[in-house]
Amino acid sequence: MSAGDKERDLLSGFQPSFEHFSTQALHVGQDAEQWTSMAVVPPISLSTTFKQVAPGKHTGFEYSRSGNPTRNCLEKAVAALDGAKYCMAFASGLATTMTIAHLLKSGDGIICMNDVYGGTNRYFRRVGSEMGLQTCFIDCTSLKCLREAIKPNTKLVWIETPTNPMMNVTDIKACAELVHKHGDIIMVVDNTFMSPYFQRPLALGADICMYSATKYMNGHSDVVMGLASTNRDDLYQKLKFLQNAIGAVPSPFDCFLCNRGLKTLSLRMRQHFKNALAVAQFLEADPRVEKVFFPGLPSHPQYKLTKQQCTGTSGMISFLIKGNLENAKIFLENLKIFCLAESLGGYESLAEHPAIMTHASVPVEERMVLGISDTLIRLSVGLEDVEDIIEDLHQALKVAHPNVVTSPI
Ligand code: P1T
Repeated sequence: MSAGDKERDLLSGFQPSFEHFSTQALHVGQDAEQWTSMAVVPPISLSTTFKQVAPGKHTGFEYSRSGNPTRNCLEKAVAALDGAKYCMAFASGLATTMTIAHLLKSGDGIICMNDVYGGTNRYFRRVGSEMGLQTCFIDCTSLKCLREAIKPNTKLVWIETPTNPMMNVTDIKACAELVHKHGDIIMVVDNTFMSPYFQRPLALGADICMYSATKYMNGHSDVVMGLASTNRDDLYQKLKFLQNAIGAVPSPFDCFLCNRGLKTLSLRMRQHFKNALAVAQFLEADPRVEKVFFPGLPSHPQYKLTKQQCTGTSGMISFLIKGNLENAKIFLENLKIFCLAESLGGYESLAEHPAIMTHASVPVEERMVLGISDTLIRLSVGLEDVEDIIEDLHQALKVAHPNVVTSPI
């Protein structure tokens, strides 16, 4: 099989894309009739306050923290993409996590996937604990572990799939079924790595789907924002109250940018996936690489599950470079197209060292258990020409391992 055939074969093994995705991303919540000017592109509504015709009589907007017209357009579009009744936007991914945590009270228990973004781990361990929330971190890819971790005080299960940075995939449907057998436990899925283009957690049984919209949803590395979608009326009422009462809301300009980013989400995600698949295949065949973690490759332990619950995977790849910390550093410092930086999901390729950068706040013993070692490198494969991306990786690997002979790419 030629390289092209192999790639096509791997791409086609996934569920078909969700119907009407691009049309919804372009049109839901965007109708010109909502503006007196009939603007086709939603304006940036900067006014912090809105005129009332009589005390308490208004057009749906009173004060920009409780509701803003530009934010409203974004929230409606994301709700449609998530197959949700409701969506709310927040000032960051972590502001979303914090607001969701306020659904709980002191003494309540949280089960959190052990391999999550370092800031999520830090939030539950160091901030949630101060509020009296008791979080245990377990491997949610094992239903047995999850079943055993559920206690009478468990009120929230937090899953991130695929995980940041080890790319572990959790069976959302099976977890939701198990969790919901145990009373009113809220199951949240952090869908940041996949976006609704590749994965719809609510349709698989999750109660809340959340995002760091800073990543793929906005897609241009120029907005920090979070989003949470739900189909549950009770959760919407509570979160809507908290969105206003806590006030961690995004600016209208950021909402404008993210709403604009959504217009190309399907195109970007498809290309991120294609490029990442080619990069993952290149890395897997390279003698300077120890191991590749990419759920779109048949070698990934949850490849079959990924094909069942996702319509593709994103541009996120982690891998172990052969050698030690020094080899990892030399590799990262010699990349030319990839930028050495935290974050992910923008149009540009980024590379980082989780142990030193994004996951430095995770205690070292936990990092070791999870596999976040000195030689682990995380890539956010961007939208550059894939030949250039691969050539860049090849040349940086060559500097890190000058004596290893490789075949031409
Ligand atoms: O950065 P912020 O918008 O607050 O989102 C936090 C967050 C939540 N969930 C996931 C899966 C994330 O990856 C992040 C942020 N992650 C990075 C900054 C990073 O480089 O991994």
